[in-house]
Amino acid sequence: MTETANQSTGTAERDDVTFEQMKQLVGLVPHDPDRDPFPVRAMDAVVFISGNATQSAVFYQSALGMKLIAYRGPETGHRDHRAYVLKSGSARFVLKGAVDPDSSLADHHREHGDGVCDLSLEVTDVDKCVAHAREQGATVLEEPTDVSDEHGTVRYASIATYGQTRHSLIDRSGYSGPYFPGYVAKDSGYRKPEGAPKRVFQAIDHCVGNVPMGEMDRWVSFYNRVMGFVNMTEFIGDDIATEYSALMSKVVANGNHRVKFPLNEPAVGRKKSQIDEFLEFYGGSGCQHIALATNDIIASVTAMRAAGVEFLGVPDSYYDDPQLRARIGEVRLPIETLKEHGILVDRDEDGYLLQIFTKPIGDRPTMFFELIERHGSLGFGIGNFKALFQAIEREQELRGNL
Ligand code: TYF
Ligand code: FE
Repeated sequence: MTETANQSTGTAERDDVTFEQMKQLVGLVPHDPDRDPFPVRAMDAVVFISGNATQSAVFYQSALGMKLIAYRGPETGHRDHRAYVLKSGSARFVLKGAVDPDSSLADHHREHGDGVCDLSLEVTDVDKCVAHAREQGATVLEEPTDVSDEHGTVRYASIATYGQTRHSLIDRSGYSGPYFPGYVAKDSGYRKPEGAPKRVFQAIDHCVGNVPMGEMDRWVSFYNRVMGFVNMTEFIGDDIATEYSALMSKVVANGNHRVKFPLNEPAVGRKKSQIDEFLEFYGGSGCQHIALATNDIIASVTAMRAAGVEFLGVPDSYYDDPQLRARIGEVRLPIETLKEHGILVDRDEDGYLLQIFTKPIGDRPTMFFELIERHGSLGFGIGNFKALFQAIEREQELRGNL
């Protein structure tokens, strides 16, 4: 019998990714949820507000190979907005777009543009999590509530995090429907092109938040206190910040590291920080990038490029650096192949990782995606920070924001 990823965390079956695959994909560590004040099983969904969710749903199918599984909107009696639910492996995205001009989603979009409004978490005990969060001073946006339909009951609540972003806390153990009570199962006529991979990605690896200067430690401590998250070792401190990155970064994760949230703040550098550009155009703190775990980054990048997605360019000098081979050792692909596709590689004491970043996916220079293929490394590619931040700054300069 194969152990599933979900058994290890006690999660109800919801995907066909095994524990070993999940460990490899996102870097899991052992953890005892019974001793956790705020036990989180996994990301439940990333919820996006889009200026046109109907069209974004097509983009997420064609460009990210996701499958449309559920829907809510005027036809199902929900007149405020349309919501499309898409899946890829264990990852679930929900795209919402205002229908009613007076919808609060329209205001959110006016202020922030396309972006993430909710990093929903699947939890074992909504009430226990909310009680702990409240005791630690968190803002409870929605009290624990049961919502039901013919597929059963979901218990959920919401707490506030940075900016206007929230964490909905969801217990779906009493529910067997397509996403959430009130949603109906829906597929689409979309068909993958010939030769496209079964999935472009299998899981969400990490979700990064950008906050204003001086707020990073406050949010790290929020995740420590309110949600029992632990600090991971990789971070960008003062030294890297002043030299070239113009940002500081720390990473928090839930007990088994399945949910990882890096947090960035701008630092004073030689140039205007890329984090300042985000904060200016997003209108405050928000989710900067979502890293998607893949087991075949070449296939993923090839499929996304074929669908028209643009990635950050990496100069040839990155690959021609005589120290690169010594730094990365043996990896599963020849350097020539990495160079051809513009994939970055980093190694630490645990293993290596391959990664690549899209350009911003909306009209504002805000949110983007990362593809990450892990081979033992539990890091975030610190060895690539210099090349990566130079590539980001080249784009920032082209936009006239540097
Ligand atoms: O998540 C990370 O830490 C890496 C590197 O603005 C990174 O993906 C960090 C900050 C940033 C872009 C990428
Ligand atoms: Fe990342």
